[in-house]
Amino acid sequence: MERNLTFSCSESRSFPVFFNSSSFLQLPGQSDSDTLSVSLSFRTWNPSGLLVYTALADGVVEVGLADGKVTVYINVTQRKNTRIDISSGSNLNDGQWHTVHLNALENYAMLTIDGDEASTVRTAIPIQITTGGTYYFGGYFLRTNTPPLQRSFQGCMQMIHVDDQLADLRAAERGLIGMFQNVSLDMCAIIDRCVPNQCEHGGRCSQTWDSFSCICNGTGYRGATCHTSVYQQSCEEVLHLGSAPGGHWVDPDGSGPLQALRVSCDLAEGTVWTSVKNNLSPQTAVVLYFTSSQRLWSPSYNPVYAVTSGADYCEQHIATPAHVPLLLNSPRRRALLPGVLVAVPTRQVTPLLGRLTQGRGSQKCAGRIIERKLPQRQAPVQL
Ligand SMILES: [Ca+2]
Repeated sequence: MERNLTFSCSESRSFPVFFNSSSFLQLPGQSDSDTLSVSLSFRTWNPSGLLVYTALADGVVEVGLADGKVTVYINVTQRKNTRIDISSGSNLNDGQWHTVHLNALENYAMLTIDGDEASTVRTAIPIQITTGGTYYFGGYFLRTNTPPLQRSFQGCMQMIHVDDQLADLRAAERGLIGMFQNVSLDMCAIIDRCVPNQCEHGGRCSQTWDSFSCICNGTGYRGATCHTSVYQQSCEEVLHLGSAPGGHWVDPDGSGPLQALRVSCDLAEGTVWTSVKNNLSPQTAVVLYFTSSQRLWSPSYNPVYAVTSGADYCEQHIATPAHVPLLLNSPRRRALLPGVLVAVPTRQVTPLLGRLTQGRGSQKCAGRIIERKLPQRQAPVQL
C-alpha cells in the first residue's frame, strides 16, 4: 500500500521572546475598559519572577511566579484600598511551557493555568476595574510609579494575548507598536543545567537560571553533587570514632557507586566483626547454593563483596528450622564446600546453623555469601 505524505511549514504562531534579568516588553491594549484579559505561555527555571504588570486607571495588576505558582495581585485604589491575591498551579518553573490566562471583569477575576479548568481560581472584585492600556512583560522596566514587588522574569514567553488578541510581535520587532529592551525576539535560549545530571548517587537536580543544585536527601551522600558518603567505610572506622557496637550503616567503597548497607558492628576479643544478613523471606528455599548466591549477590558489584574482600577473615552461616536437618555431609556439598563445619549453634534466629564457608583472603567467601532459612515442614534438603 502506498501512501502520500505531504509536509508543509506554516509560519509559526509561536514567536518566542527571550527575557534575561534586564529585559522587558511593553505592548498596548485597550484603555478605559472594564474588562482585562491577558494570557501567555512561559517557560523558566526560576521559581519567581514578574510576568505581567499593568497599571489600571486607579490601581495595578501584577501576574507573576512565586515559589513555582502563578500569583495575581490586583490593587484597586478607588475610594478604599482593595487588594486581591489569588494563585494557582505548582512547580511551574520546570522548564516546560505553561500557559496562564487572567480575566478580570466587572465583579470577578479568574486565573487559569494550562487551560485546565481544575486550576481555575475565581474571586470577587468588589470594585469595577478600568484598564490603563499599557502592558509590561518580563518585569524589568523603569517608567512606572509603582515598582513591581517581584524580581524580573528570566525565561521565554510566547503566545502573548492582550484583550484576547494575539500580540503582533513582528510589528513590535519593527518598532510599529510597543517597545522592548534587552529581549531576544523569535528565539528561546533557555539552558537545561540538569541534563546531563551532575548529581551523583541518585541526587535530584534542581536549577535556576544560572546554576544548578543537588538535593541529596535520602541518598546517603552529601556535598554539592552528592559525592561524599555520610557513612563510615567500615566497622573499624565506626567503632574507632567512638560509636557503640551494634547496628550501623557502612558504605564500603565510600564515594564509589556501591550503596551503603546495614551491618552489625561487634567487638570480640579485640577483633572487629562486621556481620551482614540478607533480607530474604524466611520461606526461601535453598535450591542450589552456588548459583543462588551468584544470583543474590553478584561478586563483581556488591557492597557485601566490598566488605568481605577487605576483611582478614570471613565466614558465612545458614540457619534452618530445628526440625529440618541440614545435610551438610552430602557428597555434593562436600564437593562444593570442603571443610565445612556442621551445625554450629549460634545466637541466630533459629537453633540450627551451619557455617557454609570460612577462609582468609575471603575471595571465596565473598562470592558465596548466603544466609537462608528453609521453609517450614520441608523435607530434608540435599545441599
Ligand atoms: Ca558508596
